[in-house]
Amino acid sequence: MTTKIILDCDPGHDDAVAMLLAHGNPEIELLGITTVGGNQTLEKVTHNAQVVATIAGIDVPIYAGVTRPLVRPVEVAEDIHGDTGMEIHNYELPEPTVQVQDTHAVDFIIDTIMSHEPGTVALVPTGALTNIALAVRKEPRIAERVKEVVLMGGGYHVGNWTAVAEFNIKIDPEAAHIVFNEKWPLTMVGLDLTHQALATPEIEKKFAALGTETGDFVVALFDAFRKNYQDAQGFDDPPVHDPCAVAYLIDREVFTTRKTPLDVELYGALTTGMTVADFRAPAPDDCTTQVAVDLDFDKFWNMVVDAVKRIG
Ligand SMILES: [Ca+2]
Repeated sequence: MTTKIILDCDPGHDDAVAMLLAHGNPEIELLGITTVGGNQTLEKVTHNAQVVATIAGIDVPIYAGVTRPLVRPVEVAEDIHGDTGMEIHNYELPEPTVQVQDTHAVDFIIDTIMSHEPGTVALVPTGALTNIALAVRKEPRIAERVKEVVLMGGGYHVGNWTAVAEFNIKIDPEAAHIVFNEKWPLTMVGLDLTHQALATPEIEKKFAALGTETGDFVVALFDAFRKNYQDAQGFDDPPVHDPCAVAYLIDREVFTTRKTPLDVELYGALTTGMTVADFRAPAPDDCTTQVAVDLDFDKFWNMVVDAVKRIG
């Protein structure tokens, strides 16, 4: 039994790795890739999705989504992802041979969930939640029809774009508020978890040892990502956030979880975009949200290496 997913992303170095994991792991059936403005403009991240699909031979349709947040002005993560959104050195990116579909990402998400059996399609957002929020507003029935939402974003103890807010949530908190308050099963794979998914030099060597085109691409991604993370946020090694969400759809034991009510702060002078987890008491029975807690580092990276190896 494979798990059907839609990857909603903004490539992005770590989104690229999420695409590779979803494509290369045989237990995932990637139905489509949708893009949303975030790490860079929609135009740039969609182009990057096409480039990654070309490198890895990912033959699933790509749909472009929303260009800007629901309410707020566009904000991009140039210091982390560069001017192109997937800055890379020592690797020549190909011209994309994969086209973008005419259908809008939001309509693809709705049509796909509504045309499959209930409880069979999972949504995996690894960017701002703008497409997902608009999809569930346009067709509210997707909330009960989707299998689950496993998203990369937020954090219950730390932020990265502000002291307490993570980038994907901070740039479109209104969209995140909509998504976090729907009654679908939602797993927040936040910074508490993804800061454990570091691409150390030892991990990078495993990809280099594959001796494949995609392996070399991952090494180049990590090199550029490491430099930007060192310069912008003082990390020794870059945290590779987005594939953590995909990994949970492959193996529930890749990280531990804790059930907890979650909400998104919209009005704070210092805390806008903060994801607020309420750990004061055991979560109520009707709570449908949980957070990712502890990563099984070896299990996670073995999964990604295996997927990249299989792609060749
Ligand atoms: Ca992302």
